[in-house]
Amino acid sequence: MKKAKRALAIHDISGFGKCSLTVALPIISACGIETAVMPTAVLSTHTGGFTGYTYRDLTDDMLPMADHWKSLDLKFDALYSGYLGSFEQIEIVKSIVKDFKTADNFFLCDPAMADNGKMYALFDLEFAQKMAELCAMADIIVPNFTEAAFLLGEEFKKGPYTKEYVEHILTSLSDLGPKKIVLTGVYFDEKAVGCACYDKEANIMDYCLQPVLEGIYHGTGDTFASALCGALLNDLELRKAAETATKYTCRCIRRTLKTTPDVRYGVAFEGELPWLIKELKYND
Ligand code: PXL
Repeated sequence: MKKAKRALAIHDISGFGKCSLTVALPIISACGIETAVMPTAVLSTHTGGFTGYTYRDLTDDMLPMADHWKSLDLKFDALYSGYLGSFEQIEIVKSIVKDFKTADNFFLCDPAMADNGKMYALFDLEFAQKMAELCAMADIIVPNFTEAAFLLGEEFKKGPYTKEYVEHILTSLSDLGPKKIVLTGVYFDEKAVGCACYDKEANIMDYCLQPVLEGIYHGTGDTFASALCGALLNDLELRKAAETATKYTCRCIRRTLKTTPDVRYGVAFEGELPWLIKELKYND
C-alpha cells in the first residue's frame, strides 16, 4: 500500500450549488487522499447566477488556523487554492504557501475568478493582477481561457482556438512563474473539448480532448481541478492526471445533463466517483 498523503484545500464553502470545498473535499478524499480544509468564507450559495446570498467572511481565521497547524508541525503533500474573496485573502494564501511549501510537495493554484469572457461577481482587473502574483508562486496552475487572458492582461478570445494561440497562452503563463500549466476549455473545432498541458521543464505540450457535450455547468472548473489534484497526489504524471480529470469531468457533465435542471446547481460529480476511484487504483 502506498504512503498516505494529505492535501490542504483553501476555498470557500458555498452551502448550495456544488463548487469550491463542497467539491474539493469529496473528490480529493475519494482519490484516497486526506483533505484538510481552510474555509475562507461561508456563503449560502455561490455567486454565479444567484442573488441574495449570505457571505460570512473568515479572513480573520485564516492565519490563526495556519499558525495552529504550524505549532502541530503538520505537513501537506499538496496545497490547493481556489476561489478567494479579496486581496487580503490572496496575501494570506501567499504567506501560507511560504510557510508550508517544501521541496517535496506542490502548490496547485486554480485562479477561480472568471469564465466565458467575464469576471465573476465581486472581482475586477486589479484582482486578476493580484491573483497573478499568487500564480507566480504555484507549481501548477489550472486557468480557463478567460482567467488566462485576465492573468496575462490580454483581451479574451472566443474559440475555436488555434494551436499557435494555445501555445502562446501556455508559454506566456509559464513566464509568470508556474512550471506546469493545465489550460481548460481548449477546442479546435466544434467536435472536441478538453485541456492543454504544458510542462516547461520537460518541454512537453500535450492535449486531452473529449467529445463536446452541451451545457455550461457551474462548478465544472472546481470538479476538474480537484480531480487533477487527487490524480497528481496518486503520482500520475501531469499528462495522465489531466487526462483522468478531463474524462472524469466529461462523465460528470454527461450525468448532469440527464439529472440536473438548473446549471447553477453544479455538476453531478458524486455518481462518477466510483469511476475515478477505479481509474486511480490507489489500493493496489
Ligand atoms: O469556483 C467557483 C466559485 C467558488 N466559490 C464561489 C463562487 C464561485 C463562482 O462563481 O461564487 C463563492
